[in-house]
Amino acid sequence: MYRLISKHGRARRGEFKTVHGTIQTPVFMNVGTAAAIKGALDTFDLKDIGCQVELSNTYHLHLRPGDEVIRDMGGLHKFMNWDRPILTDSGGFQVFSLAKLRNIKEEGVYFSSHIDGHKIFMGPEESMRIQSNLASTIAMAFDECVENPCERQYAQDSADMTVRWLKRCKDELARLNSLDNTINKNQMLFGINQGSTYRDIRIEHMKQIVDLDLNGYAIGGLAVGESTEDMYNIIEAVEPYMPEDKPRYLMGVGTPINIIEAVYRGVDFFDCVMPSRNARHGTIFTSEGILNIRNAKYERDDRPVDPNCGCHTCRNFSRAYFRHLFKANEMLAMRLAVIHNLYFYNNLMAEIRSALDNGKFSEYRQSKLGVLDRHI
Ligand code: PRF
Ligand code: ZN
Repeated sequence: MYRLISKHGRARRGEFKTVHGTIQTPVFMNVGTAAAIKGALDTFDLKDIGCQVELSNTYHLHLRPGDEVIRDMGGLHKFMNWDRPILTDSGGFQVFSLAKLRNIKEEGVYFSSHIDGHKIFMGPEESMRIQSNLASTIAMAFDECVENPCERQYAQDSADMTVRWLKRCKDELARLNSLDNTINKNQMLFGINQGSTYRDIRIEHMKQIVDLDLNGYAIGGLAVGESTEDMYNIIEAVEPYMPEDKPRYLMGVGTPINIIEAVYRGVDFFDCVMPSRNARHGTIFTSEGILNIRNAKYERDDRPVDPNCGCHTCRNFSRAYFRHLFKANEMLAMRLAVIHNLYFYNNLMAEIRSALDNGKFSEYRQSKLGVLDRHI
């Protein structure tokens, strides 16, 4: 369960106890959508980069290899050989962003697989059954994530349905956790706040989901088309309604600066594909700003990509070599880049935690604004 260690303005330093170990927060969760980190990293690499929590997706694992296969192999932890916490996203977001021909009804969503087009139905109960088979540490509620901008009436109706879905998720997970053959009977459930960019809808929705007394609360439906300012405004609007003794998770966000700004506004958990996706295109996050390793100016540069970084890539290889690997399309280029970017994100969170521990978060934030997001 969540323990608040200290508070600095709205920023929180805490820890979250789970059956798979204690998570120090604020934390970044590393995305392994289909039980693999893209860029050919395995779970041993994840430990090396300081990853505390791995995140996988209900939708992907249900399609391939099938959640029943993973259940029969003893659950996701055993399947991928990872003994720390795992959070599974519910499929809500992925169905809306990836699946074709979807049809949203009160009972759930009808859609076609993005792999072979076959027809699938997923509703709150299906999502919970899949996540129970995966036996993740934390299951996410099945929600509808609308794109911004979104018409007010649609946002309202969708937020209302997401509350009804959440109640069904809670009931179904309670039932699953009580069954004899369930792998993780302590599986936790986080609810997800929606309501597009309408502050009043968001706040009302947050109050309703907090009433359901879940293990944690996420803010969903952000970083989906609205401005950064709107995103920060919504976080500020709903944060006062989130319980102090439960973790808060901002889904799918964002840049290093977005994360610092959300911590400043009271968020504890993050995940994003940005570090691994950008890495695969040669875009590297460093303590000095963002660089593209393919740039000609690195052809004979024998410094590490980030001289202030302690990752495997920076400890062992030069920019010149790293650039060559990218230009030659070597698989190793991706791997070294993903290792660095994920290390950078996990290390950023460690720096944030120690700044909070030392009462220096405000100075830390000021020192990073305008630095981490500049292109060098
Ligand atoms: N809902 C779910 N997963 C998500 C989101 C959401 O709104 C987002 C939005 N940024 C990312 N991942 N279930
Ligand atoms: Zn590095």
